[in-house]
Amino acid sequence: PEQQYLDLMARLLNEGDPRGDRTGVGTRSLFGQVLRFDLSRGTPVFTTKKVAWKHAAKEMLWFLRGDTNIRSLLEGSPRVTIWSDWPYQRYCRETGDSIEMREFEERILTDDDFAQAWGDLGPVYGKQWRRWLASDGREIDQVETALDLLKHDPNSRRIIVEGWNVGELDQMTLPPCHKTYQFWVSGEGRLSLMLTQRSADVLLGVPFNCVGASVFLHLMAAKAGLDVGELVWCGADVHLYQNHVEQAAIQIARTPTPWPSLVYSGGDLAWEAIGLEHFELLNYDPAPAIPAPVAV
Ligand code: THF
Repeated sequence: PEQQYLDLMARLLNEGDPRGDRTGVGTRSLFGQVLRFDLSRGTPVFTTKKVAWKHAAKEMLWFLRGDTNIRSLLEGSPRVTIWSDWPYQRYCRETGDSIEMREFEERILTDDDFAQAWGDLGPVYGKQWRRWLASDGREIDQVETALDLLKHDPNSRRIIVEGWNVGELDQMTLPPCHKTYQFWVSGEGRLSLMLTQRSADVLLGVPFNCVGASVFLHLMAAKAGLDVGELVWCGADVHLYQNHVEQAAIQIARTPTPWPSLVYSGGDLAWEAIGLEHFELLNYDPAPAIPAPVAV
């Protein structure tokens, strides 16, 4: 099943539409792509390069807690720095200060006022998922609403967690890439999830997003008393950055090994209480990591 991903990367290399993009790096892009993974047969943590799955899982738990400040990503182990570039750039731009990234992250960790002022990404995923502000002033908890539907109305076609809050996009450091999560329960009680991304960085982002979605699916299944089914990944603008071409060629030449298995042991713990200690990834035997620069 990982071959689908490698084939997608190969298609981008061979047929991708060369185009400019917001970051200035340039991409090769295809519009509208689908990958399907049966989570009952293993978890899509890609094996053709080592994926920092704990980083991706920690990021998903951060979304699910409703957190939007990078401080708690930097706290504890592992230190997750994948969101640091955006607040760091804003800080440098708005203050004219020219501190190193490391020092910026240290100040976020140690200085409460600094973290509050500069560590927040605005109303991004966590805020929209747990506290979407309705026009009548209500705060809507989309995750709990989805869970409630899974338990009490599993046939519903409205079990959706949406990040694309049109009225607040301009306050977000970055508008959501993985914007829609829709759940579906089969007659046999298997929980499936379709993730729709408006924009997908195939080399760096997609492996993370597949781990994150798998974590979300496992948690919702555990809390609703369902078995895990399929993860259907849909990308709109699916792209390979021009400075990822060599890395993609290396990865495509590798042969996948069997999927590992994600095991969640936290049961019905509150979202805030779930940590990495409640997850294990069994039989993960990846090829070496492939370092690549992230476009900001
Ligand atoms: N911007 C871009 N250009 N690509 C993205 O994938 C992306 N995201 C998030 C927001 N903006 C994006 C950030 N997610 C890595 C992984 C995920 C990211 C950002 C960066 C990354 O650098 N991964 C490395 C190192 C991992 C680590 O050490 O933590 C890797 O090799 O996987 C997609 O939602």
